[in-house]
Parts: sequence; C-alpha cells; structure tokens
Amino acid sequence: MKKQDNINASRRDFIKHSSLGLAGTSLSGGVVGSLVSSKAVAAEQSTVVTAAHWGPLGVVVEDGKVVKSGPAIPAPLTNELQSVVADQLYSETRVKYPMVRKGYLEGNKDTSLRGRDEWVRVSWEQAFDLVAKEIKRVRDSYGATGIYAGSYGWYSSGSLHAARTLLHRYLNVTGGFVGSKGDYSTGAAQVIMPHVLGTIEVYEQQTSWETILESSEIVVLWSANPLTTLRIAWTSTDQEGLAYFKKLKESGKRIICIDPVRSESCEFLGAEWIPINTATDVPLMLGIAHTLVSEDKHDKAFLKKYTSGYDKFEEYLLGKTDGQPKDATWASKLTGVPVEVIKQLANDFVTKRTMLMGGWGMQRQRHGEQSHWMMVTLASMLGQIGLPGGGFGFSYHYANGGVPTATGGILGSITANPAVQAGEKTWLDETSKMAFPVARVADALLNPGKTIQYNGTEITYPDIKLVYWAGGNPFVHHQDTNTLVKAFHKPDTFIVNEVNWTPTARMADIVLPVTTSYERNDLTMSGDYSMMNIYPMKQVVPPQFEAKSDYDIFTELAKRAGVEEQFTENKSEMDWLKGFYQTAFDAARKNRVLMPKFEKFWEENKPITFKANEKAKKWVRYEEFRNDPLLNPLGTPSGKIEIYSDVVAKMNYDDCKGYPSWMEPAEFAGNTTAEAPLALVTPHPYYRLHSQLAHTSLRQKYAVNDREPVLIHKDDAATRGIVDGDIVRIFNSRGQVLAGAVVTDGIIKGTVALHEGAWYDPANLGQSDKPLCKNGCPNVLTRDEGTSKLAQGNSPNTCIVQVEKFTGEAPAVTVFKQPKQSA
Ligand SMILES: Nc1nc2c(c(=O)[nH]1)N[C@H]1C(S)=C(S)[C@@H](COP(=O)(O)OP(=O)(O)OC[C@H]3O[C@@H](n4cnc5c(=O)[nH]c(N)nc54)[C@H](O)[C@@H]3O)O[C@H]1N2
Ligand SMILES: Nc1nc2c(c(=O)[nH]1)N[C@H]1C(S)=C(S)[C@@H](COP(=O)(O)OP(=O)(O)OC[C@H]3O[C@@H](n4cnc5c(=O)[nH]c(N)nc54)[C@H](O)[C@@H]3O)O[C@H]1N2
Ligand SMILES: [Mo]
Repeated sequence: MKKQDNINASRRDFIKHSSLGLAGTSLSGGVVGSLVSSKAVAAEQSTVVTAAHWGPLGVVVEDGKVVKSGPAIPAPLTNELQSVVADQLYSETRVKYPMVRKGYLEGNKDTSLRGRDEWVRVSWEQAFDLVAKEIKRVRDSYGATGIYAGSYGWYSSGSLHAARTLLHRYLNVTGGFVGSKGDYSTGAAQVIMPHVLGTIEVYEQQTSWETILESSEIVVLWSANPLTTLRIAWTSTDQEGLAYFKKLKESGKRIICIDPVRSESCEFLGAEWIPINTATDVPLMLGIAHTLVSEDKHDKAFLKKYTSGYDKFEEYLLGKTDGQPKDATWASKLTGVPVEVIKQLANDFVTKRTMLMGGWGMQRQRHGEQSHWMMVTLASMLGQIGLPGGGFGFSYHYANGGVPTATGGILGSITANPAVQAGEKTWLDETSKMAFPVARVADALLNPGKTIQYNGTEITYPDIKLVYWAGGNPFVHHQDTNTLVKAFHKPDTFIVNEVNWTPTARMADIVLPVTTSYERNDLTMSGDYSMMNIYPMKQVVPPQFEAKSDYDIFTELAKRAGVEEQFTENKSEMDWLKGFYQTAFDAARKNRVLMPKFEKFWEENKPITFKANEKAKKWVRYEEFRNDPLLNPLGTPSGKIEIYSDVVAKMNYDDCKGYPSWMEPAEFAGNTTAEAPLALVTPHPYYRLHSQLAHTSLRQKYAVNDREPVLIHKDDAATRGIVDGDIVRIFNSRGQVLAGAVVTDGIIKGTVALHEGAWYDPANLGQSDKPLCKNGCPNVLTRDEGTSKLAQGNSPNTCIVQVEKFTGEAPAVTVFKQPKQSA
C-alpha cells in the first residue's frame, strides 16, 4: 500500500470515528465531557480522544475546527496546558510550507545570514530534492561524521511519530551520523550516579507513594518543584503524581522546600520554605552532615554495612584534608541558611522518617555531579535508605515517579535502527557509533578535532558539515546563545523539521513544515514509571497548510536514497500502530490482563487503564539491598553505596574528586562582581513545556509587558528603582535580554529567576556581538561550560547578571509572528 493511500485511509477513519461523539466513551467525568453533554445539540460536533505530554485530551471539533480541549479523564488538578489544542493548531507561528533561506537557495555562502535572511517558499518536490542531494553530497565527501543529528529535544508524544527517532532511523538506513550522549535534564547526575549506586537512578521508579503517605514523617522537596514539573511526562502524564502530592498536602505531614524560589509547589503545599542561594546545596548538606557527626548522630552501622569509603569523606567533612571543617557556621555563610536552621534540619532528619526528594535544577550547574552524590551521602548518614518512606528519591518530581507500576502491557515503538526490534527502544539508546556529550554542541561545531575528557574517556570532535534537527529547539535550550549563533555559522547546511517558526527554525537554511500530533494518528503509554494507561492519539483534524508528519518526510527522503523499504518495512501508519498495540496485548496476556482487540480499542475512543497490584503499591526502593546486601549487591565495584569512588578518583579530574566535595563555582551568589552582582536561576516554566506552548494564549497568564517575567526580590528591585511591571534589561559579559519585572519576596535576595523556554528574539541580529533579546530567553546570559570533565553536562544555573530598569523605547517582541518572506 502506498503512503498516500494510508493517509487517505486514516483520514476516512478519522471522519468515521469522529461521528462517534461521546457515545460509549468514558469522557463524562472530564471537563470536555461536561462541556459536550451540555452542548450536544450541534450536529457537526464530536469529541476526539488524543494525548500529549500534558496528558490525555478530549478535543471538541465543530464543523471541522477544534473549538475546545481539556482532560479526557478527570484531572486531579487543573492543568491549563490541556486547554490550548486550538491555539497550537491555528497558531500564527505555524510553518505553513517548505521554506528555504534566500541566500542559501541562491548559493550565497555567507552563513552569517542565518537568522536574518528572507525566506522563500518552495514546493515539497524542490525541498525534498534539496535535502536529499545535500545529504548525499556531505555523505559522499565526508562520510557519516559530516552529519550531526544529535537533534536533542522533547518533540511530541507518540510511539510512532517520534521526530528524533525517525530522523535517526532515516540517517541510519542511509549510512549513519554523529549523535549525542546524555541529555540536558540530568546531564551530571546520570553520569555520576552509576559510579555511586550502580544505576542511573534519576530515571528509575521510586519508593511507592502509598508507602510515603503511610510512613514518611518529613518530606523534603530539595530543588524540586513537582506542582510545575509533573504537569507533563515524557510519554504522557497519567496525572497521578499531582494527585499524590495533593494527598500529601491533605495528610498534614511536614513538608520542606529548599529552593531559591518560593515555588508553585511550596505555595500549593503550604510547605516551609528554606530560601537558599543557588548552587550552594552541597555546603548545606555538608553543614547538616557535619552537625550529625559532631553530635554523634550519624548512623554508623548503616555506613559500615552498606557504604564504602565513608572514612575518606569524613576526613574532608571535618576539615582534616583542607583545614576547613564544613560546619554549620561555614555552610550558613555560603547558603544564606541560618546556623540554627541547619542544625535543626540535622536533628529533625535523623529523628524522623525523612524522604529527601531531590530535583534536578541543582545539578544543572558547574560541579552538578556533587549535589546528588552528596545527597546520597547525607541519606546514608541518616541511615534510612531502603526503609519505607525514608532515604532519597530523584524522580518524584518527574514523570510521576512513585506512582505504583501497573501490571499490563507496554506498547512497542518505532526504533532508530530497523535492526533493533520494536519495543526495545529506550530514551538513552545509543543510536550512533560516534557521539559527544549533548551540551557540548557549540564547542564541537566551533572546534573540530578538539579532544575533551568525558567519564574516564577521551572524545575527539568530528568536523561537522551538516546539521539536521527534528523535534528540538537548541536556540532556546542551549546555553550562551550568542556563542551558539557563531557556532551555527560553521556548518554548510542546517535543516530543521518544525511545527512552528521557532528561534531554531529561523536560524536554519531549510525548514520543512511538520504536523502537530493532532494531525496524525498515534498511540502512547502514560505515566512513564507507572505504565498505567494506553491512550489512543487520534487524528483530530487534517494536516494544516502543507504540513507533513516527520514519518512521511523521512519516508520520501529514504525513497530518494533508494531505501524506502528499510525505513517503512512496507507498513502504513495504522499497520505500525496495530503492531505496537499487539506488543502490549501479548505482554498483557502473559500478565493475565485482558486488553480489547486493536479495532475495538480504536473504535471505543478511550484509554485502557491497568491496575497496580499490592506488591507494587508497597514497593520500597533499595529494600532488597537493605535486607541482604550480599545477596542483592549494587552494581558498583564494591557492591555498596560508594561515598568514595576509586574509579572516579583514578580519573584524576580537578573538577570531580573521589568523594563529594564543595568546589566554588566561578559564578554564584557568593562570587559576584560589581558588574554582575546578582545570581541567575532558570527554573522550568509552569505554563509551558520548555519552549512548547509559548506561542499560545497561555502567554497572557504570565507575560509582563509582553516579556518573559523575571522574579526579583523587593530589596534588589528597590535599590534599582524597579517596580512591579517594569521592563528591565538583564545583562552580563555574555549577553543582554529584556524582561518584565515581578517584584516579590518569594525569591532569595541577591538572586533573580528567569524561566527556561522563553523564545530567543534578537533585535538586529548580525549588527552586534550581543544583540538584545527582546523577549527574555535566559540562555542568552548563561554559561556554556561542562559540569565537569566527568559528565560534561550543561550548567545554566551557574550564572551572575546585573539588572536595570529599561528606560528607552522597548522594541516589540516579534518572534511569535511569521518571519520575513520574499514576495
Ligand atoms: N537555562 C536553562 N536551559 C535549559 C534548561 C534549564 O533548566 N535552564 N533545561 C534543559 C532541559 S532539562 C531540557 S529537556 C531542554 C529542553 O529543550 P527542548 O526539548 O529542545 O525544548 P522543547 O521546547 O520541548 O522543543 C521541542 C521542539 O519540538 C517541536 N516539535 C513538537 N512536536 C514535533 C514533531 O512532531 N516533529 C518535529 N519535527 N518537531 C516537533 C516543538 O515545536 C519545539 O520547538 O532545555 C534545556 N535548557
Ligand atoms: N510544566 C513543565 N513541566 C516540566 C518541564 C517544563 O518545561 N514545564 N520540563 C520537564 C523536564 S525536561 C525536566 S528535565 C524536568 C525538570 O525538573 P527540575 O530540573 O527539577 O526543574 P527545575 O525547575 O530546573 O528545578 C526545580 C527547582 O529547583 C530550584 N533550583 C534551581 N537551582 C537550584 C539550586 O541550586 N538549589 C536549590 N536548592 N534549588 C534550585 C528551582 O528554583 C526549581 O524550583 O521537568 C519536566 N517537567
Ligand atoms: Mo529536561
């Protein structure tokens, strides 16, 4: 069957099913359900069930247009991200047609025109020709190392239409590419944790929430803001993590937030807020640890039985190695946390069942490896690891960690390499033989042939001639944007598949218009750890303008390379989905769980929900290890928790020693300058998923004077003559942005917060080294430096800036409009 037929077939399918409306579905509890039942008179109205990172969606279509969206099953807390399907579909920012940069089309070799040239509309035929020929040219002349397709990003949910995986699949069947290692989320933690615990830890199931609610006495949100970050999940959120945090609030348990910002979580949970200077968590933990030792309260039996190398760490802690005891007084000066509070925390943690829920902002900084290593060390000293409701957990704030894993089936999914069986794909799959740490992209482009250290190995950057991105937004997500702009002058060609005219699409040479997930059929699991539901992701409306799915784009490109069959395996969209479903069906049957046949499931227009058994509900992380460390050793060389790692020590890195330690970063609240007296922290946004949804009406809920909001302490604002609502300029030696001031006492004095994901919108690009970002993208200001030689993760939260009231005529934000096109 040819591809075109499939699209038509699925469209027919869609029309057929859309007439189902609500009959026989379980939507009635959801927002959409009530909405539809009250307005069910409209004959041409129907509700289609689909899903996104932000959960299962019911989308109401009226006369062929989306008019409303909401949760397809009742949401425990309102999640506004679910309400803007129409905004996404009909956005002013959509890429409508294949577009090529004028200079590129005309053969002008001046790559610095990127981002400021005009755009020319071309036919799909022309676009495919251009891309296919250029890939072939680069392959023939430079081999696979000439093509960089790390293509990091969050694209959209779905087992089939996974943009980055499809790009890799296309490049694998046509001869390979240079990929990337790790991610921006846990760049530091995911490399250090295997040395300490023998597992990656950050993407693993957590002690069950049921156990937390039963046994924990104190819950600490340490650099974690789950009320924001649980609004989405990598697959699609099952919304259960938020439901459990609601239960936690209702339980009346003591909750503590350690954060430079009084976060949404802190507010919602009514938690105690301990304001802390960004990047000083290691000193705080050391101060607590020191107090434990000096009061002889640390759990020596636990340390002896379950850990190795504590003695070496203790020498450092007590100051025997460097003459500086890491006591509460020392810690207080660095952290801004009062001495009595530090001592009290030590006492409370060790006398009460305490769960340390560690988020990831504190490892997205120089020496980020140390935060999680030190937290595991502190938890070891408290001795509660492996007990119900005690110890540490690094994923309660992410992808619904701690929601009991359900028994059922797991969907198959498209693979980056056809040689790999469907269903074996994981997020961290190695998809290419050559790869460098993902956040070193600018360094790699600027310095081909340079060798860097990485986790005990050496990596030499290839000479990249072509960059292809599908499903990510590096000109928003990567640090030090002005350097990135220069780095992207290096390759001959930059191709981007995009839904929207993002800052990244604007920097490309060729932009191919992609459908949103609402314009194609797909399937997804939910919850990530819980594997709780299978959501149908039904096509809601036909592709807008000339948009195509990444799958169809790469199918055509594979065809032009003569390898269409390898790419498609002769399957249509629905063939793939049926196959992925069958994988789950078979696995469920082995688990004695019955699923409907695919056709019935698809027709029914509702999620399949699996249940967790009692064992899953009572599951305690590291319980087996605690019960019998000899029978159930960890995957570390010693089989124990490595407070001292011989492997890491032998790497001999000056920025990551053999035990967790404090190394003062070049920029933080305790190391500011007259030019940049404030620290900058860049949390994840409540009303977006990174840069996704920035162009929707949700922007009106947070934009200040049409700019990204910056949180500034009232005293810092007062000394600068800044009042709430002012447009301010934030700047440092790397760049400058405008933002809208939110004057508050909800941030520690001396630090300002600007959320990641704000679209980069440079004024007069090319005319200055540091063009002003009119919108407020924090990465214009952040440092592009690896966390250390160990992990080479990204380190945006190591940053200092100055803020001033902006007095001139503020240039309008233009990034949410179509870019300049040639007549
Ligand atoms: N300063 C600072 N910077 C940070 C962070 C921070 O904390 N501070 N956090 C970092 C982290 S943890 C992350 S994960 C990154 C996130 O960085 P990204 O993952 O790059 O961010 P997204 O905004 O999700 O970008 C996804 C893009 O994919 C596009 N897209 C959606 N669906 C599809 C599709 O089907 N096909 C195609 N081709 N495109 C699609 C969207 O339009 C969007 O532009 O940012 C990092 N950057
Ligand atoms: N709504 C929404 N949800 C998301 C995302 C999103 O963009 N929007 N992104 C998703 C992704 S890809 C990821 S990786 C996760 C991110 O999850 P995290 O990395 O945990 O999120 P952050 O917002 O960077 O940081 C969490 C909290 O830590 C604080 N913080 C930052 N630096 C420090 C520090 O040095 N010390 C202390 N104590 N606190 C600090 C921040 O102020 C914030 O309140 O969230 C996911 N969920
Ligand atoms: Mo992330």
